[in-house]
Formats: sequence, structure tokens, C-alpha cells
Amino acid sequence: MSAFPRTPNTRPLPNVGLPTDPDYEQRLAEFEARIEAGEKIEPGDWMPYEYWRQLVRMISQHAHSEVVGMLPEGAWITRAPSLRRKLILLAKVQDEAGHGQYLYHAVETLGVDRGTLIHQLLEGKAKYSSVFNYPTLTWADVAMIGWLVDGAAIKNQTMLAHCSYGPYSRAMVRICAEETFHYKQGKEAITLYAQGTPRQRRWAQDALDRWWWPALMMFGPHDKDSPNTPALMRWKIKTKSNDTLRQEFVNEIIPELMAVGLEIPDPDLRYDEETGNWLIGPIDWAEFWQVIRGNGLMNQARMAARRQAHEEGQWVREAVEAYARRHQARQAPEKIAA
Ligand code: BYC
Repeated sequence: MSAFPRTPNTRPLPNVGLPTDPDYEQRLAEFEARIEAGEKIEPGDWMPYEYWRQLVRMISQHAHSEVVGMLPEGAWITRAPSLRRKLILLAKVQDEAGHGQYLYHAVETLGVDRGTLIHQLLEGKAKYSSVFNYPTLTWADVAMIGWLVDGAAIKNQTMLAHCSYGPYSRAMVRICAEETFHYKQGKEAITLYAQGTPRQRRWAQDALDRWWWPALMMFGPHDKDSPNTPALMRWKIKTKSNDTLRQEFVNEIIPELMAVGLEIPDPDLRYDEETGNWLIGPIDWAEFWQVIRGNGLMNQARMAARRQAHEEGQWVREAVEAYARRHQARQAPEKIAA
């Protein structure tokens, strides 16, 4: 028996169409015309099965990433170098939990409840962002995550704020606002360290050396190796491809990192005058796929921490359910009287 029993899915089934349905082609044409006109698709609207499947896959992976993403930074809350930094970090980690909440809710609008998704994560069957399977070895890593990882996330999520599914796009607007604060605090901290004592400068450079490539991998494989991009772009879930976003991010962040005196850890890096692009060297995709398959430095520790948190939170879930039952029972007589 599973250590994490799956609760039955209680959500209403979504209104999805299959290619074998008699009216599929006509409904698909109407659906695509709405997207083309810039309309949002809302919960309960008809949608092709593949659109629904892609949304559930992507938004749930995103939700898991937010929650697992609390762990590398959370490990430093007790070791923050000042009260100010501790308050900032506490607020940031708390924000990430909130992002997970919005996103699990967004998936629930598609008829899959949170219990089912968390079950998939804890059973090791769900993906989450590769970047969170790397260790945070020094305090400068926490700052570098803010600048690089949140910076990469903002780039990706600003695009997703324009996506065709209403609940996901609206969640992104709020999340991006909060991520901007995360990015700024990380940039401020690294800027100070990069101009600080020789030891602080070494920490900042070392953090960049270790987080640079994992941050670039966050954008996913090259477009030619990205099986989901065609369907996602056809229905405007993504409006820019993995490579386009990665290039935009590189072009923006490299001058900023260089401006504070940091060296980009890429011997092949060069500026292309003709296109105005910074051209990076090859990404180690073998490492990327190893991490995604569960063989990164911290995959096992991350999942062990999530499972422990889930088990230790059982009493909270039971208390919330007991409260809801009591609340409902109290409400019922009032409703009858009304
Ligand atoms: N890590 O066809 P592709 C944050 C998988 S958290 C793991 O290109 P797609 C933060 C991909 O899922 C924000 N897996 O996929 C939190 C697919 O596998 P399946 C995280 C990856 O969907 C706390 C396969 O590889 N952001 O900011 O077109 C503290 C082929 O890929 C990754 C999001 O989640 C990866 N990096 O594009 C601090 C953004 N890349 O599912 C900060 C939402 C690819 O077919 N997601 N895979 O088995 C997306 O925008 C897109 O899903 C991706 C991938 C760009 C990530």
C-alpha cells in the first residue's frame, strides 16, 4: 500500500472534447478563434483534451516547483546574517508557499484536486523544476537564487501572464509582482557582496559559478528537443519558446552581472555585434536529464523533506477538516431558519 494514500478526486469533470467526438472539428475551430481574438479560456468552457492535459501537466509542475523551491532557501532561515536578511528570507519563502497555493487552485479549476497532485509528487511521479535539486552551500547562494533563479522565473512567468487560460494567467500577474521583490533583494545582496571584502567577493563569484548553468537550464531543452512546445504555442499557453526566453534572459542579465564585477563562468561566451545577442557555450544537457530523472545532487533530500513535511502536517489537515465539518453543522440550522 502507498505510504501516501490518494484521496478521491472530488472536482467536477472538465468540459473537454476528443477528436473522435462528432462536433470536435467545429468546436475546435470556435475555440481557436477565441484564442486568436485574445479571449481567455475560463473554467467550464469547452477545450480540447490536449489543451486540458497540457495545462494540468504544466501548472502542476509549476506548483510543485514553488513548494519544493522553498527548501534550498528555507535551510538558511536560521542562519541568516542579520535580522533584516532573516525577515526578507522569511517573507520570500512564505511567498513561494503562496505561489504554490494559487497554482494548485488553478489546477483545481481543471478538475484535478490538490490531494491527487500532491500524491503524484510524493510518489516521485511528478516533475518540478530541475534548479531546486542543487545545494545551497553558502549564504551567497540564497542571494544568487534571488537574482538568477527568480530573474529567470520572472522572464518565463511574464510571458505566462499572457497565456490563454484565465486562472493561470491571473495567478502569474500576482506571482510576478512578488517575484520582482525576490529578484531585487537578491540583486541588492549580491551587489553588496561583489563590492565587499575579498571573502564576500569570492562567495558571490562562487555562487554565480554554481548557479549560472542550472538557472539557464530552467528554461527547458532547446526548442528542437522540446516535445510540448508546438501544442503549447498553438494554443497560446506559451507565447515564446524555451530558446527565445533563455536568450532574452541572457541578454539582460549578463551586462548586469558584469557591471558588479562578476565573471560569467562560460569560456565560450561572446557578444554578437550583428544580432546584439550574447552567445553562450553549450549547455550540459546530460546533466539536465540526469537531474530530471531524479539523480541530481539533492533530489532525494528534497523529496525526503517534502514527505516528512507532509507526514508532520497530517494533524493540521485533520484539524482543518474537523473545523470545516463543525462550521458546516453550525451553518445548517441557520440556513433552514432563513
Ligand atoms: N525542470 O517539452 P519541454 C520559482 C521537462 S519556481 C524540470 O520543453 P515545456 C521559484 C518538461 O516538463 C518557477 N523539468 O516542456 C520557486 C517535459 O517533461 P514532461 C518554476 C523540465 O513544458 C521558489 C520535458 O522536460 N517555473 O520561480 O514545453 C524559489 C520536455 O520539456 C524542465 C515554472 O515551472 C526543468 N527546468 O517547457 C525561487 C514555469 N524543463 O512533462 C523561485 C512553468 C523541461 O513532458 N513551466 N522539463 O514529462 C514552463 O514554463 C515550462 O513547463 C518549461 C518547460 C519552460 C519549464
